Amino acid sequence: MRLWGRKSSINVQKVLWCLAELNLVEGRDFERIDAGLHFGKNRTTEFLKLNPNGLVPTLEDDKFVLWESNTIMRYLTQQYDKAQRFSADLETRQYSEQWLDWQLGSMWPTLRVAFVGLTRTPEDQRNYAVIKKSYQDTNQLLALLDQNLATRTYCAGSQFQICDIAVALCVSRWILLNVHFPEKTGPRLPLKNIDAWMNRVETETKYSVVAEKELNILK
Ligand SMILES: N[C@@H](CCC(=O)N[C@@H](CS)C(=O)NCC(=O)O)C(=O)O
Repeated sequence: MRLWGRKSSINVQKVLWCLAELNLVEGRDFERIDAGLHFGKNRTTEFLKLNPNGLVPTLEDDKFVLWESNTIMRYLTQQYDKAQRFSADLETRQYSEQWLDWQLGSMWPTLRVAFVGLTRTPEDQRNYAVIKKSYQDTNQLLALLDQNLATRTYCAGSQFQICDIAVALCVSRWILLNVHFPEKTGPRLPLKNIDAWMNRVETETKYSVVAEKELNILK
């Protein structure tokens, strides 16, 4: 397998974390090519044939080519889950689908405005009102996730699923943005169920392969 994408991308990190949960190792089971941002390569003719969006991650598995990070995780867990790390009953699997869609359709589009504004936009071009609104709207969305986690160990139930990967990577950015730019984000809502779940994710999964304590956006 060949994975195209820089390690600092949230969507590439989803795939790297998922591969780690499946005990697939870079250099042995797959190769990774740095692409995107200052690495470039994602607008070449060769790459656009693989992914016409010109985005990372993009996965090649022999002749099979796939893009969209959540879909790549779904594929990997269907194809390579020898230890049945992610096997679960129908309800759990469908709840996982629900939170994956929520991450992609609701949560990340809301937080992405603050993330891109504060980490990828030159200071003199930042719209701080829009950034604060994005962050505060994310607080409200995460209050809803916090409620869900009041009665569940993981997002979809008692088992860790790929939705936890997608959502935890957004939550880690929500925390980091407030640590680095507290005046620009405004307050971060204290959500104790999310804190406990993040702590569980950090200690009980392979989160460390992509854990970011700093906003190193140019890695
Ligand atoms: N919905 C897509 C979004 C992919 C995406 O937006 N990738 C970003 C990185 S997170 C990208 O390739 N940006 C261009 C670049 O890095 O040069 C997915 O989940 O895979």
